[in-house]
Amino acid sequence: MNKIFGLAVAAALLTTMGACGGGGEATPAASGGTGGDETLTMGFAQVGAESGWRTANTKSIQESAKTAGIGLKFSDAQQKQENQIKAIRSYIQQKVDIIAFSPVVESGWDTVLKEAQTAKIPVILTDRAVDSSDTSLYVTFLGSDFVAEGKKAGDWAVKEFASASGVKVAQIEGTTGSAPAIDRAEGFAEVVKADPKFQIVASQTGDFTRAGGKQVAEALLKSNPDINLIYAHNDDMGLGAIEAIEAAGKTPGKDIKIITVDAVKDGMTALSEGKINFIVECSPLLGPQLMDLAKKVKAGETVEKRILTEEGTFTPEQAKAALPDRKY
Ligand code: GZL
Repeated sequence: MNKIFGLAVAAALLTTMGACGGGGEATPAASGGTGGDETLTMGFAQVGAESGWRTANTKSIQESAKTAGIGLKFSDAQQKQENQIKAIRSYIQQKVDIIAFSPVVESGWDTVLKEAQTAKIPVILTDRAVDSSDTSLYVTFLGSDFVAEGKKAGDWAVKEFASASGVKVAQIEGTTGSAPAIDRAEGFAEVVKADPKFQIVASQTGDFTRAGGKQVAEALLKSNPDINLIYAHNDDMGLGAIEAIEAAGKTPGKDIKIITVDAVKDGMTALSEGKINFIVECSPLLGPQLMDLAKKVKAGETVEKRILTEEGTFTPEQAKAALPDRKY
């Protein structure tokens, strides 16, 4: 009797495995979904948790997956490309339905993206782009136009310093090799280099972190005590620069003007207090659009190759008005 029962149990287990497609593929429920009724499973390889923007972006993705009934496997690469590649490979092995990720840097993705293509798993790029010439390696890019963000920062600087004779600018760059750092610098330079009064006297990476921004600003202030403007590629580095400026006995927003990008709550608070002078918005709330896209791609629908998010800019007055309703 035991033998027959044992065989029946083994058969049931194999069937279950067979139903999950074998290869240890977890059911959506096992991937942290809402309970096995998900229509598809997404593997998401996140950059890390380096900034307020990233925290808000992660929250948007995780909450949107739950709302959309999509099973989500999520990994945090601690800003290391090799960790993102490992995560993507594990999603391929688990045979997820779709892979989405925000490439920490632009280059070095072709090999792993070709592996996903061979495994017939579609890939969506969110937030940051890759520089691969083979655009068949991903279905679409959803995120911001970082060059436009840089230009908005440059346009504000040209207006703000219209009556100045010379403007010394220090740039605190994002992660070296990342699309936002490359493109925000390009857009800003395109505008200010057209006006000879602007001189970018220093440009260094703060890796998108508050500590990095503070460290770079401390060094910049020692080597260039007479800078007029700091352009930081995100709020967190701008907030670090504020700490360094105050420690140097100067008034941020007055002695040294500051432009940042993102418009997260801490940045908007400093803006409303006049410590930052202008913020270019970069929305992290990509989750809902990403989940809609995943369902469309899974259903075989055609989607745009590049989907840009709507974003604005903020002055101190606008920040005061917007802060009460800010979602991040
Ligand atoms: C931009 C995003 C950047 C943010 C930073 O889309 O990749 O990374 O501007 C974040 O705050 O660290």
